[in-house]
Amino acid sequence: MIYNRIKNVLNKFCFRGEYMDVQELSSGNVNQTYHLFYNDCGKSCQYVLQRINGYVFKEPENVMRNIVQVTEHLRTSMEMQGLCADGHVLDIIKTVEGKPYYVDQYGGFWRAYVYIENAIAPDMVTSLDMMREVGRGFGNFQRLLVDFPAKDLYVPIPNFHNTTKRFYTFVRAVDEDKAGRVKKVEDEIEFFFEHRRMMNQIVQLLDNGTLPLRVTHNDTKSNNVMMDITSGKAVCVIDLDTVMPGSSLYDYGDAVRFGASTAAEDEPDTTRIALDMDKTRAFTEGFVEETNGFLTQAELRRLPLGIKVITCELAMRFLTDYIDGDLYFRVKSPQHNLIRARAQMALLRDIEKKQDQLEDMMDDLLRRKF
Ligand code: GN1
Ligand code: MG
Repeated sequence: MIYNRIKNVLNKFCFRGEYMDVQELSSGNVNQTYHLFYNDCGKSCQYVLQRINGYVFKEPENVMRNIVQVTEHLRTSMEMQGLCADGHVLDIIKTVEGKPYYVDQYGGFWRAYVYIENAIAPDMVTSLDMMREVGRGFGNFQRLLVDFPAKDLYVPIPNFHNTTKRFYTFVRAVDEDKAGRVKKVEDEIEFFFEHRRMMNQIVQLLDNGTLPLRVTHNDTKSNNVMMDITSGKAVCVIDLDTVMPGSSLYDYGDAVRFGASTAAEDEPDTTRIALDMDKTRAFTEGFVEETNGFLTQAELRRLPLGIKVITCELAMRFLTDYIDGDLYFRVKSPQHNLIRARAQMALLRDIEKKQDQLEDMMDDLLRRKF
């Protein structure tokens, strides 16, 4: 029963009212997430409770330190623009001891937020307007953090999007073959050797200073933006675990990879997977509208490279985890990581076919906007 997993934690946080119910939110691949329902003198209060994955996040207290700083900065930036921040930035619920997290007797690490009501976190983007709005949401997020002092941030997962290093980790996993699965995935392994040089490009452009390092979200799936049900507007960017210095190409690329795919991230039928160019364009319009003025020409021109690199990186991360025996991502079956890897590889093949279309789209948009 879900309740048994959380019952000893509930009274550690300053939730208002009386506990009523819990539902598990299962779209995340890393942390365990619960939606809590409370009743405060007839008024419904909802919260999100999460158990942070200690395998993925080695120092969760520092992850929370980042999130406290980033949410304070977001709040201040909004208020300085005369905007109301309530409901537009994650609101951390403190523990009864006044801390932003609780560590249980087994070392399990817990945190809680106010649940954003009347909003959805879309696993699938169902319209072009929604995709444009997702673009605005993440673009606005980067804009609000443009003056955040990056050096103050703890790096929760070093080399998170360093595809060069991720390739070496992948090769090491193949060499170790911990779960005895390498013989089943020879073709997939070959695919990443063929893509090695392409994958390195953003790292090289950051290293040689062509692209600037910015404070980025680094996990820009559409289900990390809450969309208001009534207005359809992006109201709040969530999942701030991986906010750290990175490239705008990562945020742009990951969002398009996820939101503009014609199928789910783990679609087993790869013939159903393609990049939807209309959704790609809609996202780009929203994102560029919000980041217009501070993204450099070097970044804007190379946004499509972000889609390719991030799709390839994630495909390789899924395959690495399959080879390792599913240590990192939560899986629903022993094949899940392999299915995910193949789905992302299929998406990458389609992105590569659409390379010219992506460049034409960017040329066209930049001609109009600048
Ligand atoms: C993980 O758990 P979730 O959905 O927030 C992963 C992302 C991947 C994503 C793929 C810390 O994010 O990097 O892109 O799965 N987060 C981490 O769905 O590794
Ligand atoms: Mg995440």
